[in-house]
Amino acid sequence: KGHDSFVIWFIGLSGSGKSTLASALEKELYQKGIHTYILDGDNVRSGLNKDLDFSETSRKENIRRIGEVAKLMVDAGVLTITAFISPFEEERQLVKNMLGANRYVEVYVDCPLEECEKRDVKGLYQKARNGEISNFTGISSPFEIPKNPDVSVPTHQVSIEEGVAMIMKTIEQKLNS
Ligand code: GGZ
Repeated sequence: KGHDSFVIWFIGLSGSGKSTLASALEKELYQKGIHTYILDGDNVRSGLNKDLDFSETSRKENIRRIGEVAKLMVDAGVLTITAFISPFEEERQLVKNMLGANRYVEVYVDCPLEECEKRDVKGLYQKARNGEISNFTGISSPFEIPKNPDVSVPTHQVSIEEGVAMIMKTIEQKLNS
């Protein structure tokens, strides 16, 4: 008995913990014998989407294409995890409609901008503040808070393990159906 495949779509600011959570979730699912694939900036923006920058138009096209790729992967039976900022509600809805609501699980990695900026793992917020990077999400480019995510993980308040557990609980039924 296997589950029908679906997408776990992470949303959140740079530095909110999307990739960390996605990797930890992947590991947990692997231990349960479930094969997954993570789409992220490293494997998509460097290849398929290397023609796209961080303008609003490009971000929208970025998310649209990732949605199409995720759809192909889900059709092929792969439980797909995506980790992109996905700042716009309209494109998130577009992807949800593209996949069908039952094949789209929305995870909001909810970390306050102040905390992401404090972490500043890659020094990008500082560069954005200095004007060395333009159109930076949260600083000089908008981020629309998800209206109705399937689960929100407050990464400034819960551990990675707790966050993974919250997501596992959310997808439990889908994995067993
Ligand atoms: C936001 C940027 C920018 C700008 C480069 N704004 O923390 P990171 O480094 O590793 O993740 C961020 C990533 C965001 O790309 P996405 O494809 O996820 O964005 S979107 O969904 O909006 O299309 C950050 C880096 O790229 N980065 N410039 N101006 N993040």
